[in-house]
Amino acid sequence: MNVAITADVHLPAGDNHPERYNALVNILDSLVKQEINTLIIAGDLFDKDCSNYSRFEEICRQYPQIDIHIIPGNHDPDISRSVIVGENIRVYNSPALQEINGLGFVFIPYSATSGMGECIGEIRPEKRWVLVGHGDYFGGLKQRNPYEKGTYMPLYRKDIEEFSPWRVFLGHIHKPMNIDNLYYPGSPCGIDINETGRRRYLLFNTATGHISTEIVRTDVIYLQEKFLVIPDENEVARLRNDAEGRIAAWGLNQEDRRRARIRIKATGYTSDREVIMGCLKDVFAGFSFVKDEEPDISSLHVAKDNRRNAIARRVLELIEEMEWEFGGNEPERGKVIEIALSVIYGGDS
Ligand SMILES: [Mn+2]
Repeated sequence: MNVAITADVHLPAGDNHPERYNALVNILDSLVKQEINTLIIAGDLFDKDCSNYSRFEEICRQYPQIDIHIIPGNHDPDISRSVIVGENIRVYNSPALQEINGLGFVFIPYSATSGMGECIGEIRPEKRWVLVGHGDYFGGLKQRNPYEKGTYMPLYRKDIEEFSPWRVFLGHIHKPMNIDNLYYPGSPCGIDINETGRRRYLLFNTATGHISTEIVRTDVIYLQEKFLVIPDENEVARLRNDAEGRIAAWGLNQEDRRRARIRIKATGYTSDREVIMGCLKDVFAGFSFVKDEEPDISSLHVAKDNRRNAIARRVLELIEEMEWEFGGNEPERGKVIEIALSVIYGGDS
């Protein structure tokens, strides 16, 4: 039997961001169609400033067949059964073991003063169990929540080794991620332009342990692309080709295209900034830019010195041949190229 999992909806108090409410409704509608009766929300259901829960309660009343299990996150640590009221709503304010479909779920509400391991230790489930929490996982994971520096209710690899949950579902990191048996469903609706691509929620089969991904139909799909322009006679053709490739890689249908909000940036060096701007405007003409902005060429420099261009071309060939592990412990190839060009052209060439 499947249960659904989401997190980090960040519902606001006011009328701004209706798309976040709509994403939640879209998930609930999709659960009704699939006859799934459990939705788990792993923290940050509400934004920091939200203290009006009636709109959420109203939504829940329309789906009486779906049990909604909620833990507080760092943005909504004070939510509780006494502030959010509904027959089908359950809020966990202290670590609790709850059976769903005969499987033990350990719900750990966010705490600013303890790690997840300490809270699991209070419960020490004996049978097979699943962890639901909100915070940072430290187990070779580089990704942090970019908005929130510092550590939030850490879960360590050693906690997982000590308590061996069958599966782990965490909120807090908005980017969807899977690491072994640990899953961040990610925010079901991009909070801003930095949360790009189609969004998802998870389905978890409590009998088999199988986890699958369901797409959330969001009102907006944010997309962001950065292009490095390298000066030579083919720069425009290459940029156009690159840009068309990125659009193809988005894999959007006609309807998705209407919902897309994009941000486009060009960096590097060119002989003609106006032509580059024209090319980007042309290739992305069918899309809406976020906040009605234009392609950003503020970091695109002019390079008219043919000797430097020749040096740059040779350096790029050498970088191409380098046997480096780009990414990983070394910078990405694009970053290496960007720095090499800035050395050749100087800061204000
Ligand atoms: Mn959070």
